[in-house]
Amino acid sequence: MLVTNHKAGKWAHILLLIGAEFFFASLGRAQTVPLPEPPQVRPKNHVTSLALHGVNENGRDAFAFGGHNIAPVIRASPGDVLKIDYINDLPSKSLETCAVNPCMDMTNLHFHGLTVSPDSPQDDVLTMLAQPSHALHYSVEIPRDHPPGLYWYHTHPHGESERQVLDGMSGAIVIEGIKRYVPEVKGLRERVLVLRGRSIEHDPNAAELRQHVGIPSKGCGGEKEPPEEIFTVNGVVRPRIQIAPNERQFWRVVNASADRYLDLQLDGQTLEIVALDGMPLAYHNPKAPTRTTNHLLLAPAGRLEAIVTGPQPGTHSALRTLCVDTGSAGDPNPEMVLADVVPAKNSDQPGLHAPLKQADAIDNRPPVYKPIDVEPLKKTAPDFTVTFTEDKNGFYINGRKFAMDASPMTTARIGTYQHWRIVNQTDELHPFHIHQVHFLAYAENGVPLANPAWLDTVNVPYAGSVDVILDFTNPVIKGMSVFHCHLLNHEDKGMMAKILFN
Ligand SMILES: [Cu+2]
Repeated sequence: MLVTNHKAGKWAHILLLIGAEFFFASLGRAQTVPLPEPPQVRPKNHVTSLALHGVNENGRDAFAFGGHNIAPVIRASPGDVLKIDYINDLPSKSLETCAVNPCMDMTNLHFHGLTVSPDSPQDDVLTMLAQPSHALHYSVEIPRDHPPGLYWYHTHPHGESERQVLDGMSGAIVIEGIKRYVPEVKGLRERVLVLRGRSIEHDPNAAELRQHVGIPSKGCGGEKEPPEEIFTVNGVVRPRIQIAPNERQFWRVVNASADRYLDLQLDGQTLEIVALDGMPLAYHNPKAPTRTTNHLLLAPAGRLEAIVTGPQPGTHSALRTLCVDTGSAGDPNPEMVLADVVPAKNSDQPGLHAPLKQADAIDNRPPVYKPIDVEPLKKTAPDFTVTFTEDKNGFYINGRKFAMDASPMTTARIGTYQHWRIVNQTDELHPFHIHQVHFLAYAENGVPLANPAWLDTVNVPYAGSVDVILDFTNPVIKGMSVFHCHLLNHEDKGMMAKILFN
């Protein structure tokens, strides 16, 4: 663990600022605080080790690290090992409400997007579960050929994952070495932005908070209820991010919400996409390492890594999410301001610089690429079809509700690619996710996508479908795994199934 007392002191200060933010927000004043930067845990001798606690503070489940209620950014290079002691300090009797009640306060970790083993003590959400006052000891081996990029960790106990992730049990993971693929990133200030949903359903200041983040009073989708969640950025409601006019920064954004979509936009500026869901665009397409867009839909669990440019002086700019129409059965997903983007000559805080010698060594290795001829696979009939349905009793994949003792719904032979079709027969969006594996999403509702993308989580339109090609080629994934809807309330209520990689 590399957190000094100095850093811990800095965090105490920032936590005070966060408290102040809520105080001012509740008074309706436009007072903002600088974007906090979570502590970083880096590898030593190719091992990133830390102790992480699951706690409940002020009625919310949270991660605690280094004596503070905060989730660190976990950094490692390909070939390194993550050694995490995860201690369940949640109360033995929960006072919270879960998707499936009562909350048992069981917990565990999922390393979202990492191509690692699904077996214990690695990315195993089926047999690794800690009850209160018990601990789990993870030792996750990052393959030497792992793509560099932004990944994340969150808890994944079936039946109560929505509660825990909505409360904030999530954090970012950075696999080093992206500069090998996108040299333009070199020398740019890096910012890691963990965007979490926060429930305001029972918040006495809900109306002020809605106003503070600029949620329009008129609803935007087909849904009927008022918005029950707002987004926070690194734990803060609407912080300010400093960037000089025309300065280029490298932003690494994770949608860590349990159940809300983002449609990210930086006012008046474009986003130069470098990686999606941890996968550099260059990895599969060396000739097109970046792509420019005005806004980007980021499903729950999705990540965007992009180069952004500071707005002109005198313009008020914001990082915002646009309205997402989640369908007549979906939850309100309104437009709102995520952060104010303000010009500055000198940033509020030192950046996330000082790369380690080890990261530099990784950056100097020649990049490996994986161009794949997917055309023949697209022409085959689907190897497997996933159908999402729901009724008043729950949520289903191919007519079945998940059970911990269920047998695998399907198998995939290691070394192969498969064409899957994901069909959504409901009146709301669902994001499809599979553990350990990336896939190329290339068609929506049977129509080829303008920008096919390698992802680990993809939105599936209501009353529609998505066609994907899954990459089961890495032998490290051997074992029992899962795929599911990443609206975690749906996952908790049954929209998950097992898959055996053999
Ligand atoms: Cu769903």
